[in-house]
Amino acid sequence: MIIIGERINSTRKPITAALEARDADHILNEARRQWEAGAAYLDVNTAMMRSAEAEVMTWVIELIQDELPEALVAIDSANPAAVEAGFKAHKGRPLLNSINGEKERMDALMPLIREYNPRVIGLTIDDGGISQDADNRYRIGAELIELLLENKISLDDIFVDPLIFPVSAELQAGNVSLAIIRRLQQNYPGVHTVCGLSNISFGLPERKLINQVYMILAMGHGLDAAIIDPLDRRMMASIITTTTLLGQDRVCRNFLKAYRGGEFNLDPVPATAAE
Ligand code: THG
Repeated sequence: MIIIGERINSTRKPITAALEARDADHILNEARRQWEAGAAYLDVNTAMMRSAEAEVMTWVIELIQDELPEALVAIDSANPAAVEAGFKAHKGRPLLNSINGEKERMDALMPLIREYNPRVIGLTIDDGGISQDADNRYRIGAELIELLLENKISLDDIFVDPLIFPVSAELQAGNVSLAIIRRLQQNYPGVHTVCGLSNISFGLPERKLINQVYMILAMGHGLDAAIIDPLDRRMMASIITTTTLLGQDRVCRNFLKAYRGGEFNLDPVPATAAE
């Protein structure tokens, strides 16, 4: 499982404050803990910085890679100037989070993708908006894959995000995304699928439980990357265990290593735990 650490996100209040103050210690602490917990990429979302987005993106990427030279960043921005600034600052290959099927966004980002050769997340949304229909979202994902392949991006560098909606609002939301993941894996073996899971549990109690169980289901359908909080030890334990049960952990090596490392020594959940 390719873990993308979600914590450096300007929609979180402590992060907004740290980014505004250019608080290097705070950002580095978030980066280091996620990296040590096993994140392959650190997502950096600077949306709330508005006109300073490009400058802040550059600052964060240089800060992280000076301290953690092996770490890679998922550049999470809808702003082409911030994306380009991120590509310029980044050493090694970043993950662009994200493109989608909207023509205007594609026209702005494809030249940058060709120039900087990042790995790319494609969201299953286009100029028709967000669809609740599995066939529609699958089709958008398939078209994005075809377009990226035509532009010499290899399948192993493409991550399709089926998008996740609250099951509390739409009964079939969970099933729709699972179906998209399975169909993408069947028709484009080797492509990656990725999602940020937390929308699934919106509007319900016990959100962490719901997110964890949905993660297991999604992995069962072929999900192989996720934007999550790697400091959530229960989520990480369940990902390790699921990977082993799906036959992706030769001689159960990683499971046993995690066991010996104490990664399954989880605090008991209080009976009345809220949220
Ligand atoms: N797909 C893609 N990119 C994405 C998303 C996606 N980027 C943003 C988002 N969704 C994933 N990242 C986050 C980051 C923070 C939170 C949720 C998703 C978040 N944090 C809360 C907080 O800090 O207050 C709650 C944290 C908690 O309860 O643990 O909500 O879907 N491609």
